[in-house]
Amino acid sequence: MSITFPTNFQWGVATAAFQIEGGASLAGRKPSVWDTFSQQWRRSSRGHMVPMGFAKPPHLDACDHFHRYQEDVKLMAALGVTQYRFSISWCRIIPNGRGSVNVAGFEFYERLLDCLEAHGIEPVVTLFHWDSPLALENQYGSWRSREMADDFADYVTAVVTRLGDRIRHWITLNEITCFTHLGYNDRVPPEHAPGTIVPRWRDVWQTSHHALLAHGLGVQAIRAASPQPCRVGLVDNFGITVPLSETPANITAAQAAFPYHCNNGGLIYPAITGQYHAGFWKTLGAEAPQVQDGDLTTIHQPIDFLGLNIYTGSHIRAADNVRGYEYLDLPSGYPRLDMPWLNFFPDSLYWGIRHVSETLNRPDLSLIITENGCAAQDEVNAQGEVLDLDRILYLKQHLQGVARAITEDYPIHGYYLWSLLDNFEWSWAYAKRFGIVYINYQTQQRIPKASYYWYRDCIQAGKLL
Ligand code: PNW
Repeated sequence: MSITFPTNFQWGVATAAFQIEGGASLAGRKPSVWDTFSQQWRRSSRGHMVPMGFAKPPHLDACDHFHRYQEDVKLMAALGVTQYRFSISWCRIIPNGRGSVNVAGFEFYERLLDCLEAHGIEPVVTLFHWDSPLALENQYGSWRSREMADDFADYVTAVVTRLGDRIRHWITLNEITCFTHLGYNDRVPPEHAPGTIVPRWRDVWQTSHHALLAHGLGVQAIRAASPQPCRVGLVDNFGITVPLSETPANITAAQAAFPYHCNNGGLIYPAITGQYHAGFWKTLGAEAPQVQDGDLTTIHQPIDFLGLNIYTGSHIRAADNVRGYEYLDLPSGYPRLDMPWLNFFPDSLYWGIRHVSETLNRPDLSLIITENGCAAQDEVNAQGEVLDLDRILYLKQHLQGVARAITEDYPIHGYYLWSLLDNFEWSWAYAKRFGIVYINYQTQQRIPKASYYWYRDCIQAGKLL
């Protein structure tokens, strides 16, 4: 199916502060939990977490975007994107997490915003993409405490007050599970920063409940501080239940399973409907977090759009059991990209969009694919090119799902590719490449890959080529 995308469709790219900026100790920034975590742990080549042991901390340089942002904005302008989703680092703005504001931190983002404006690219700003100020982790355990939600709201007020005249699209939090359930749990060694061991799963669910509170208070803070009309959203990675085949029975099964994925019933449902999904809550039992009076009202703020980060999914089919459905294991030879969790599921974008509209029963809610992309084993060839044909295959197939959702009139208004640049891929450090621009980490040279040119041509044509 080759459709022409609507002329006002938002074509974008996405990044996050800690993954690209570098300049970790410049202009008054203080450490985030990831600065220290990534000095303690990293993945081995076999994918296990092992103690770090780098002499120099190269993770702190990332793509040196702090100094090279102009070159990066030029790359975006030549790509033709209309939107750039990036995140602001809390510990650049309020280095101790709470208290005094760091003007030099704001000045970096003002330079970036000037440059984007000069190139006609609209900023879409994520206020939190996992880099909690270390000071707050040390002081009260960051997301383990309700105080974190209040401190987040104060930080949001500071950002929106200073930058709100130039930003019309705000995102509160990126992927709550990743900085709560993967950062606080009972696993040794840990997956994500801060890597704090908590004794019970109930304590883990408490951290994500606090994050939901931060989202609600953050939405209120944006609306109160913004000097102009703006659009506010939440971004999450959903668990996408894809019907094995699109028979009515399998579609019903996929819809029935959708709220029981923890990211959906336990995170998106409260934010969008004002209730933890009742059936899912029951499955939590004694692991359920403590919810105070008024919390769900705070969490359930009207939002203007929902951002979907979708990379993969799971197959579901109808089954003759109590639940009426079953998840299917993937055979070992199933197509995968270069991440252990990155199974090839191009229909996941279409089903993600449809499930939110139908299963969450929010046909009115404007949707954006805020991340979709592919890790590949890119190499620069003798001609100096990076021919990432696997990434082009992935992107094209996934965008077909967006095209299908548009033809079926679902309210999907944009697609932001993850990511513009190869970057610091969390516990994988620099071992995984998601960019459409290759980074040589020795020289910081940027080399647009074949997928960059493919995406540029699609944006220009307004269709998949
Ligand atoms: C996202 N999964 O995380 C993050 O928002 C980015 O910062 C990150 O670089 C990117 O995806 C690639 O990993 C995800 O298990 C983490 O399906 C986990 C999953 C998906 C996305």
